[in-house]
Amino acid sequence: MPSYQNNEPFFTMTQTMRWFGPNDPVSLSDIKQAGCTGIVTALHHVPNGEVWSVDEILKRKQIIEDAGLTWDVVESVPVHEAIKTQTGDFKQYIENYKLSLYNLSACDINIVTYNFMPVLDWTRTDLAYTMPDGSKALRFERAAFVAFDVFVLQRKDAEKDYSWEELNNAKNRYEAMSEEELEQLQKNIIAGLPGSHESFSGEDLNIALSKYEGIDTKKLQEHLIYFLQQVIPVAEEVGIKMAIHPDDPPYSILGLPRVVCNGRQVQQLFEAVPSLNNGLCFCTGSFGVRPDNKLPEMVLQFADRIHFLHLRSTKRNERGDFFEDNHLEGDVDMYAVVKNILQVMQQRKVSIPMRPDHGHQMLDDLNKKTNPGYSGIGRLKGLAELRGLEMGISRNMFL
Ligand code: CS2
Ligand code: MN
Repeated sequence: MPSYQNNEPFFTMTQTMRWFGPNDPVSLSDIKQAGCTGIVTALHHVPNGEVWSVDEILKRKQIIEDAGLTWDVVESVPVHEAIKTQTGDFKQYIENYKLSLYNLSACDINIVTYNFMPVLDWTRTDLAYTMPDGSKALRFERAAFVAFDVFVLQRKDAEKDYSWEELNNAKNRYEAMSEEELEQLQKNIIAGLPGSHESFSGEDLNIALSKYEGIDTKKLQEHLIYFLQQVIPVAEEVGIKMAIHPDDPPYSILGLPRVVCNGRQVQQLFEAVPSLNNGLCFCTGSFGVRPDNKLPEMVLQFADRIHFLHLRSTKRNERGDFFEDNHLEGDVDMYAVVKNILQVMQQRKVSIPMRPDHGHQMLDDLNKKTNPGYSGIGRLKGLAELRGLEMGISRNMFL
């Protein structure tokens, strides 16, 4: 570790990558060669809602340590839908969640990421959008999304959520799409997260959405705060830092309420449950889709509570489309973000784990089957750029 003025240690971000487990086409050795010391993973084979046993956690940890890496962050211990809707066995699921935290802590794993997005995790319309340089990116196209919602899914009252102009664009977009394109669009939107077993058919999706009838933003926020009130005391007791991931995209979709979209909503969660174990996974790609999220300022605002970093950038346009840009390009001012993170780490005297969140599919990976957003080479490129940026800022401003 380099030293800071007066020989004090200087803190840099801990480099990590997400690994989906033994079936991930990107190997632990690849991740190590990319320059990482840490792994971010989850027990994707444990059904959502069940307790993670010490045995299963230790098994995974051993595999990681045998490769000369450490398991730094859990992403994610998923929050069961019943907890979000407060229906059925939700109290039991919360108890299970607490047990998983106890068990993780017993295995010395201390940072846990999760999200509170109803029904779907991140949502895109295109998983292979060709960039001008020939690499492929994830993209959200508003007209295609509205077309799916209104004409394919035919969600009840969907058209009330859109302007006349948006509906018109969506209709034209819908009419120009072939059967195969529509099928692909549906797959892209509801495919679910790589590594998880959850994915939906159109019908299932309508059923899942209907469970949120009567749950508005305020109610969902109450449910999240209830969950935090239950879980954070346990996290505090066993020394686990919880890090909530923002909604992606950071606004309501498919008529669903969203409660982790901007600084104000995040602040409300911290005011409701002030423990510093109630923290944030600061995902610049998710928050950055909204122009009103001022990312460098948010780093300072939530300085004490950022327990994990996802660094990536998106580029938006006035129609509400966005694509995932190169890590140092797009709308995110990555220079200012990393500079403020460096400042926060020196104040707190900690290294915060960071992973390049997504990367372009490029070079040899274009011929491989990869998890959307999680190919090896694109993330390696993102990580390399971010490390260089961090070192440049450090040497220039701090050392
Ligand atoms: C991740 C999220 O792949 C991604 O973009 O950042 O899906 C994240 O894993 C979850 O929302 C965290 O629970
Ligand atoms: Mn993220």
